[in-house]
Amino acid sequence: MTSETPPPETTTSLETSTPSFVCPLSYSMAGGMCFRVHATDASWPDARGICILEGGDLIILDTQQKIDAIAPHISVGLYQIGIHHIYSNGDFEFVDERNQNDVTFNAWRPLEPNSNAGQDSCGRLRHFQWEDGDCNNARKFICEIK
Ligand SMILES: [Ca+2]
Repeated sequence: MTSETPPPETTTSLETSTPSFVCPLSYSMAGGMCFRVHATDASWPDARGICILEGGDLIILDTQQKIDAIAPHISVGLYQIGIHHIYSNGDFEFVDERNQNDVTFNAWRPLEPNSNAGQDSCGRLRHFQWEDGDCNNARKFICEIK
């Protein structure tokens, strides 16, 4: 007897099910993300600290779908987001420590990241695209809670 009966197929309905979670207070949902746009300016490290205190982190916008989902909720101005190269002077990484080069998608603006003679190590969104900027510059910022 060599034939085996395959185990019964299990089906999941994850893709079609409605998310069963709600976002924490002060957070809104878009594209499956719980996000909060802070309209008060803060440096990149301070902004990240605030997001962490709220139980999240700076938002990771690593797909065009996420950028498209957040775009209606922000302006074309500057927002601190969760990408940086504070700890390594070469590659950028997301705040979940994934190397940006390991992600096929990127949204760098033309001529970015330009490092600006080493001044630019912190990521931000400008006109719905990424750029690197001075970490000390205070900007609005977007937090995400997962
Ligand atoms: Ca730059």
